[in-house]
Amino acid sequence: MPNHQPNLPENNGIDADALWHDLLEAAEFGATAKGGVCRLTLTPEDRQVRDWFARTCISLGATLSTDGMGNQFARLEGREPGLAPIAIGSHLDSPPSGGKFAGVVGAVAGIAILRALRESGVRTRHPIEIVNWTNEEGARFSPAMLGSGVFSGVFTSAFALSRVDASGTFFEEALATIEAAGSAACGSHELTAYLELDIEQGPVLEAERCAIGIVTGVQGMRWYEVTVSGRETHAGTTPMTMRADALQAAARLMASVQEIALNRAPHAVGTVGRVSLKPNNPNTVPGEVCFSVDLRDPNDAVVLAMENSFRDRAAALAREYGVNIGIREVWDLPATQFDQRVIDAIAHATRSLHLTARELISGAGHDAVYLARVVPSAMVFVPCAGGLSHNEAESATKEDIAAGAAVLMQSLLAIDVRLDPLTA
Ligand code: HGY
Repeated sequence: MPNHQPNLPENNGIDADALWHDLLEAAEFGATAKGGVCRLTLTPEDRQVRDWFARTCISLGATLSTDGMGNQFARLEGREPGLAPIAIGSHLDSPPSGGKFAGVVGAVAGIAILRALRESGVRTRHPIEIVNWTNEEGARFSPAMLGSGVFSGVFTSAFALSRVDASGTFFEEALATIEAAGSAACGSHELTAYLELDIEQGPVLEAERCAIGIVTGVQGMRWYEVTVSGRETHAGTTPMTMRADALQAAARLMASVQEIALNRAPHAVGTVGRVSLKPNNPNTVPGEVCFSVDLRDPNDAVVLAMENSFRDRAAALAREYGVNIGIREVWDLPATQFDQRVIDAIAHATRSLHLTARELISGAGHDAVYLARVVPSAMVFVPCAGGLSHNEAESATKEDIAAGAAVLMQSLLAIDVRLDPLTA
């Protein structure tokens, strides 16, 4: 085990055992046989965890409100109700075969802070809101981060509600099915600052034996949906020279994603994560292949350069195979720099808690990226075993998550006093 075990002060206010119990309780909703979760947004499993989140926060003295996107806000009033809340957010939806930590650690850390404030009798100046954002993962409805995106004005409600999943279900229908939509207009209230805790979902903190990641920003990323259209013909009677084989062209184009990213090493990454083909029949030459592409790099110019290389490769393969290749950009998230004042509050908190820490940029997208467009925001990371995430074996330790929650709480308390030298 890495020797960054946090030497937290005796009572940093965070009850690690209660936090861990909350995490294991949440993991029961959509639990998979291999110890992960399948909790796609706005499914019955998501409804179960949402109800659990509401019950738990209310039991700790918070009032729960929900907006038109299903974003949940657990609010603890402050001494000065006229102040805009300080928000601590995350998400509870997962990929189809996800782990029980990503996103959830942020939610249970927020709950742990509610518990610590309640038990310590500390009443902050600002109201505090613990937020569960809808559809962070984008696994069911693309693009990702729809709930925080509408809240931050990146997407309109109409755009989000009109998103359709693979089964043809509209986002709006799915919201109604689990009765997740609330009456509050999404994005209708101000915030003073936004903090988010998650596991790093990567290998750096564990490799460097750091207890805390001070997240200064998030890399740029773009998602595409690619459709390769050829011609369905008989596998036995069609000469090789007379085919327009969509799968053969798609296979080479998919392989180019790896080549393009490797050519932009060490930071660029490229992934084909979802594939479907028609008619998917052993004795028919495939007529159509659809697949996803995810390109990322801390430098937006590199993401664009990778896209251009991909488009050039697609044009060449379309000519070579006699197929048509359509590339539709479905998500463009430019690289994000978080607010230095919030970063400084987190850095100061790690020092006051005597925790090993280092700054880093997030490889994964988070709701904080959209919140950062409308309110001072930054993130805290804790290590995860082997850097593994979006995998049922994803794991992190109680001690590390409690340390992250303690940093979140200390940062919140500092911001509560003042975020900006100019503010009272
Ligand atoms: O795709 C991401 O980076 C995040 O897990 N939604």
